[in-house]
Amino acid sequence: MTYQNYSLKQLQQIDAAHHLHPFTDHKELREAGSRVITHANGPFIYDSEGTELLDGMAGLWCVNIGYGRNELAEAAYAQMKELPYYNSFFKCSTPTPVLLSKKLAEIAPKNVNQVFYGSSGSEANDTALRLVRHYWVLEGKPEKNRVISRKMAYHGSTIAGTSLGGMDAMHKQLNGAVPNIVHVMMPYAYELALPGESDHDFGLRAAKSVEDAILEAGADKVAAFIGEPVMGAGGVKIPPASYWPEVQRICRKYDVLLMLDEVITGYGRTGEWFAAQTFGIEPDTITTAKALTSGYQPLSALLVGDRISSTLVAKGGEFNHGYTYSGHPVACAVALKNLEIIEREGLVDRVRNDTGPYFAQALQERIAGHDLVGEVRSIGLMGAIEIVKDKATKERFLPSGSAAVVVRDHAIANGMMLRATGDTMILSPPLIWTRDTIDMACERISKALHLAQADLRRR
Ligand code: PXG
Repeated sequence: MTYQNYSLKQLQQIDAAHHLHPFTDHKELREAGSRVITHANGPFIYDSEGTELLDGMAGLWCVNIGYGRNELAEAAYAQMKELPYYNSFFKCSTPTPVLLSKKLAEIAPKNVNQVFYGSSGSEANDTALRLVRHYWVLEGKPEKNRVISRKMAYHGSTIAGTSLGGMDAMHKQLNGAVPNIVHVMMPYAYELALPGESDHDFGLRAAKSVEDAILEAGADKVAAFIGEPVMGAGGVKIPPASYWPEVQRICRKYDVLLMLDEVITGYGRTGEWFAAQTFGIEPDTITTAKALTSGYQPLSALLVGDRISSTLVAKGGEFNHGYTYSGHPVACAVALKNLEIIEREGLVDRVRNDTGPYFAQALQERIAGHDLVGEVRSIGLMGAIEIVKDKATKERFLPSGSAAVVVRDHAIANGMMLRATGDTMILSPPLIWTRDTIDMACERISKALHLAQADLRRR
């Protein structure tokens, strides 16, 4: 492709004429024109004008091993030459999904040993929803079909993903969600803890909302609870340590399956392969995608626990579900190489023992003290900065969500790509970040905060 023959203006015009972008106000985009990212290397991305940006979001929470890895390109090329595609329907398989499944079973929690593939996190959550409902039918309890989720959860953008998720703006446009899904409170202490309530007690109270929802529906009607171990798109909301063990206890008590959505947390982000291990829980399903291939190929893997898979096998009968690209040979070859690199470079241990703690300390020491910052928090290499008007009262700037965008735009102008969601700045960098990269990021973010403060005070 020779995009170099086009000027930025031309690319923007063609983009506006023909390309509908995800989660975008198309009127606004046409006025502004898109930023065209053309290449990337290591922790940096570059736009068509040659501007270098430190990528604080690992693409969109996915490029965990950073950019420019020839080994992944070579793995894809070799697989494309040998066998670009064959399906895994009709009692067929190809080698790479077989070997990838074995690898995933090795690194997953010990009760999780089977894998169902798709091409995106949304597809994997569709699979998960269909699978847990199918499980209860096989168990002779078809009325056990309700799912409990949380407000502000993000589980993807398909109809099932949107229904499972708890984003009001998305539900409004859905105009009719998949039935029998209810949403309970999120474990977000910064805004929801009561005055004087400890983190521990708040975590238990947030978990209790799951029990209340089970009791309200009747345990014999509830199939599963689904949650992101750390809510990602909803604003890197890290639950207190008391939350997940209590949710697991409640699920077990009422015989409700536990579904974790690790599309963001999977493959090292929290300092373990999976956040299930960070929080010490044993889920029945784990939805994964994104960093499974570090974003070099679209691939998702729904990891399925023994309880569900043993019923599928014991009861038999076809599970009428699957995608053309389930177990795509090229995507699976890239995933295998990606996991090999994460292992070879010790990236998960590095996040747990070195960069994760350093990142937490850097945010506390260099960002938290700023006047605009209400709180910083992080787990592994996943962090959030709350933007407030008043640190003491936690009062926000109005209109809601506008201040973080000001900070973000200054950050980008100062060479730092990060994301704003509501009034929260988010960081989810590649796991290849070193202490030096963290220092560089903190400098650029501090500068952005100072510049944003001047703008916001003038308003
Ligand atoms: N679950 C979770 C927890 C996610 O974060 C999905 C499912 C859906 O995955 P796919 O591959 O279908 O997009 C996601 C995706 C953002 C943002 O703005 C986050 C996601 C996707 C797009 C934007 O933070 N997460």
